[in-house]
Amino acid sequence: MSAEINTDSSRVEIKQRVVRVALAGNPNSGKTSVFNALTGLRQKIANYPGVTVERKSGMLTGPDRQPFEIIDLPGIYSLVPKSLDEQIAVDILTGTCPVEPPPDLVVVVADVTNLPRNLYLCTQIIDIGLPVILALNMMDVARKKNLQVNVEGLARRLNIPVVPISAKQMEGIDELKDTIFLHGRKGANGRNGHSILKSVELARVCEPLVTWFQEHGIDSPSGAYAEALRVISQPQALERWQNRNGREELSGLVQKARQELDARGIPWKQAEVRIRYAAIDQICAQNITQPKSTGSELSEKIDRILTHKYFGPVFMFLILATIFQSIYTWAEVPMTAIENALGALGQQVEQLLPPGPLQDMLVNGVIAGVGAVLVFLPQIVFLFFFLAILEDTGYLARVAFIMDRFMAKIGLSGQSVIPLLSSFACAVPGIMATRTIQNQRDRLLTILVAPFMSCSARLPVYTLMIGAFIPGIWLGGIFYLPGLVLLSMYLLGMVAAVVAATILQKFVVKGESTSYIMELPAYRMPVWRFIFYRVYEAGKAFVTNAGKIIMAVSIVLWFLASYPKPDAKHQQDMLALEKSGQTVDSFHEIRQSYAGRLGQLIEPVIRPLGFDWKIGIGLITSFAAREVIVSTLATIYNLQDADETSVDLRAALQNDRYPDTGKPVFTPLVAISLMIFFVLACQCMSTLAIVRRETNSWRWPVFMFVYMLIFAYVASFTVFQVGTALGFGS
Ligand SMILES: Nc1nc2c(ncn2[C@@H]2O[C@H](COP(=O)(O)OP(=O)(O)OP(=O)(O)O)[C@@H](O)[C@H]2O)c(=O)[nH]1
Ligand SMILES: [Mg+2]
Repeated sequence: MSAEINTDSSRVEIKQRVVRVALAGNPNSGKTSVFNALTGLRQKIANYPGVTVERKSGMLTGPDRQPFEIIDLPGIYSLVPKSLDEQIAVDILTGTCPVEPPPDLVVVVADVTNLPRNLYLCTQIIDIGLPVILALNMMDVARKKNLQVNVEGLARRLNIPVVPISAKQMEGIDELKDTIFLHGRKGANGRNGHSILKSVELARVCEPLVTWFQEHGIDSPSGAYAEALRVISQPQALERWQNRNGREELSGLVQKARQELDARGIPWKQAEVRIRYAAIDQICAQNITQPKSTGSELSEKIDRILTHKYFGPVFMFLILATIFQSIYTWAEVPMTAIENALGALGQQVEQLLPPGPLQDMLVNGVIAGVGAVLVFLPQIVFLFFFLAILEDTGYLARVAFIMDRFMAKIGLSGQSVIPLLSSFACAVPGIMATRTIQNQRDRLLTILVAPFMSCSARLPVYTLMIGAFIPGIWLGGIFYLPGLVLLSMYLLGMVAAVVAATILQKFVVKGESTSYIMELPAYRMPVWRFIFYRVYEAGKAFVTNAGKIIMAVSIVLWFLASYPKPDAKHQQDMLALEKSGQTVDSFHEIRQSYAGRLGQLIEPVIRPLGFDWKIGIGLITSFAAREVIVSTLATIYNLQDADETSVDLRAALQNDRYPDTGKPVFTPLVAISLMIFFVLACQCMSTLAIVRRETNSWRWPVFMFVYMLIFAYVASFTVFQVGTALGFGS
């Protein structure tokens, strides 16, 4: 079965069939950790339910170079999906996915410390007739808790291979691989697994239905049992049989079964849960020895403080404040080092190449532009480092818990919190994470406000402005003012999301939100290996992005800001001005370039926000990606001051004056107005593209772009105008 011989060519070649192995299991049971251990890939792992929201696959080579495709799926509690991510997993497992047949083998990754709930899903998958291997994950935790599992007993009872593993400690991974190789190659003959249903007294209720299904095309007794339970418990499942022959008879049998359950005091909707758990509890009692509970667990003790009604939010604020402060202070030394290295590189290039357009482009376009953004690498690294720790310890789930009640108040579901918090890294994965939200209205609303969360691309913009215009004062010896201003930009984004959500649900996305009970994972020590990968990947993406998008934009911008060169008349006019003792605009060359003209074209519109034409150019280029405004300003100021190798961008911003009035172009108020604009505007192609994909229409990305732009304009306008009126304008 597993090999087919291809005799087309002169050489007889054995083409190996790919064996498809799906990893299924409850959310947060460690599927992706196992996936990474098997395939050597590095998909995202974190300590909260709903991390994986789409199907991911990787290859594993078995004996005789047999290829195995390992498929990581979003977590599910049962085969009845409640949200889009669960739908994806269930469709693939049950063979209802239009583009993909069911897998050849399912590895159910179960959290051994929570076995009954994990077995519920496992037995459901056994019952649909797929070959199953049970991987008991988190054995390291079980050992610490003194939890004993009779692996053989479990394997015998369920009639499937059971492999104890720890994806964290990389234990049992080789055994798991061997088991996969052995069972995966059997294909359809590999069916294993006993249905546990028959063993339960209550399951007799199903028997007439089982017989009916066996007569109507479901051969396997376990499949028939499972379907019987489904049609009893779920009206939708019954509907699927509506067009078949004998459906009246079926409806009659279902009615009778439901009545019988009623008579025993069991609501029929709970039939499946009751019957399965009756069997599972028995299995667990026979095969697991749980130590007597030693009072409350450590996680619970910690949670009593960290999720406390009043202390919880206080801790949350302190933790966030510490993080932003650290991002600010720790990054300083490496940032200066990168800055110096880039300065030296610029000098080298300048000495090596003869003066001319090429030298100019490399020094003032590429090195200045890309360098201005690269300098922020250390901050990005620290941001992701802290985010990864918050996620992997399980604290992020607590933040979601603390916020839950508040979210309900503003008409959003607690399920929106994690996608919103993920958007601090980047709105794209944040918007993807909304797939876990069950209610479609809540999901759309979350998508529409997610880009208000300050993503890592805004960090360079904030830091540049704060670094140049907010004094480095320690308040009361504890809080560092630049760190606080940075934190307040993040807070502003959150407030904006709340305000927008409130307005949008009044006028645009109407309907009720669904309440939701959050599952709190146990606290865990972060797995440093994973944290390192996360940070490394984020850093790499940032540098690659600088290397591609920012380099491209910098080159184009260098050209647009350098040409056309001023004509003879322009030069003479300037000379004449200078001779007559008047001040000459040092940007006069760039002013009349293509980019300069464009900037001046939009200047009247942005002047009320405090922005001049140079910032205007930056606003336009930053629609490619937000951090591009930094490289744009760097290129413009470098071109203006071409005699100096790499100008210090901060100093250049501080010293820039309007040629007519002599007033500074940038003041702290302008810096704040600009930051606010960046908090609120949706200047990001990738975000708009992902919204298009996730909502399946152009309507929402267009709407989002427009309303956020209006929001940003109004806010910056108000701040700048009110600030100026109050005398903060200079
Ligand atoms: N102690 C311990 N922790 C583990 C083990 N395997 C995974 N984890 C941790 O469990 C958490 C969840 O791991 P993931 O691999 O993201 O779980 P998942 O099943 O893919 O979760 P979803 O994608 O949300 O369904 C992470 O914090 C992991 O570090 C293990 O064997 N032992
Ligand atoms: Mg996962």
